[in-house]
Amino acid sequence: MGARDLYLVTGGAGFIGSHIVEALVRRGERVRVLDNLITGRHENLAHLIHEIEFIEGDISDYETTRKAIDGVKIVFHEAAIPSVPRSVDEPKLNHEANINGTFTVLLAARDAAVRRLVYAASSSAYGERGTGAKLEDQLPSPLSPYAVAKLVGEYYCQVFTRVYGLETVALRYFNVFGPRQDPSSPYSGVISKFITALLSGQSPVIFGDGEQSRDFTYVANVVDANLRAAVEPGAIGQVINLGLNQRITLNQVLAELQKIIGTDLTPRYESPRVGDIRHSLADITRAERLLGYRPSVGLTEGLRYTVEWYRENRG
Ligand code: UD2
Repeated sequence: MGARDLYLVTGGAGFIGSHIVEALVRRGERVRVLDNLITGRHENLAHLIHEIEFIEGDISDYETTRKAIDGVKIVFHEAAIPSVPRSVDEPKLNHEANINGTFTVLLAARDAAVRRLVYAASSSAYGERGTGAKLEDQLPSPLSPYAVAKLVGEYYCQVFTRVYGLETVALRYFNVFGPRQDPSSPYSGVISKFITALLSGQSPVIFGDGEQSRDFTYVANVVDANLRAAVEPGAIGQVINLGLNQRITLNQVLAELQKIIGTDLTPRYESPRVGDIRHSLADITRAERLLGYRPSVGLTEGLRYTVEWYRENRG
C-alpha cells in the first residue's frame, strides 16, 4: 500500500468512524468521509476537517456512494444505525440503513475496483449460544433486527469476496466504548449513559438485574485492529471477533465507574430490554492469529480515559 492511497470511511463522523479517520490522518493518509449525519456529528471531526474530504450523503444512495468511492483503495465501512432496541422500535430504518446500505457500499466498492473493504460487524450475531467465549465458527443466532442486519452484511462481504474478488474483512465488534460515544439518545451505549449520569449526580438505569455480562472494548483497540485488517493477507474473506476477552457484569462495570468518578449512587433497575443478550464474551485467538491483534488498552485504563473525556467535553 502506497503512503498516499485514498481511504474512505463511511460513518466517519460517528463514534468509531471518527477514531479511524483520526488514526489515518495521523499516519499521513488521504481520507474521505461519507456520512449522512443522522447519528454522526460534525463536532467529531471538527479538529480534522481541514485535513480530510467530507461528503454529506447517504450510503443507501448508489450514485452518492459511487461518487464518494471513486479512486479509493481501502474502505472502512462503519456507517450504520446501531442499537438493538432501536432496531426493535424501527425495523424498517434498520433494514434500510444496515442491509441496503451495506449492500450499496459493497456494490459501489466492486464497481470502483476498491482493493479492500473492512466491515463493522457485530457480536450480536451470536445470540444466546452458551455462556462461554464466542468463537467465529459457532452458528449465528440473531435475536434482533439489528443482529440480522449486521449478519447479512457479513454474508454479503464474504460473497463479494468469492464472487467478485473484492477483498473484504468482517470485524465482529463486541461492546465498544470510549471518547465521542454519544450519550444523548435512549439508544446510546451503556457506558456513555452510566458515565454521564454519574457525572451529573443522577442514578444510572440498569435494564434487568445487572448480572448480564459484556466484553467491553476500548475504541483504540478497535482502531488498531481495523488498520491491521486493511493489510493482512490472511484476513481476506474472514469473520473476526474483536473484543478484550474479558467478561464483566453491568453491576461490576458500574461499581468500577463509581470508584473512578468518586460517586456512590444507587442505580434504578428497570425491566430487561427485548432482544437483549445475557452474556457476551469474545474469543480473540483468530484476531491474534490473523491480524497480530493484541488489545493494548485494558478495561480500567479505557474507562479512565473515557471518564476523563466526558469530564472535559460534557455539554
Ligand atoms: C450490541 C452488541 C454490540 C454492538 C452494539 C451496537 C451484543 C452483545 N452487543 O450491544 O456488539 O453491535 O449492539 O449498538 O449484542 N443497558 C442498561 N442501561 C442503559 C443502557 C443499556 O442497563 O442505560 C444494558 C442493556 O440492556 C444491555 C447492556 O446494558 O444489557 C449493553 O447495552 P448497549 O446498548 O450498550 O449494548 P448491546 O449489548 O445492546
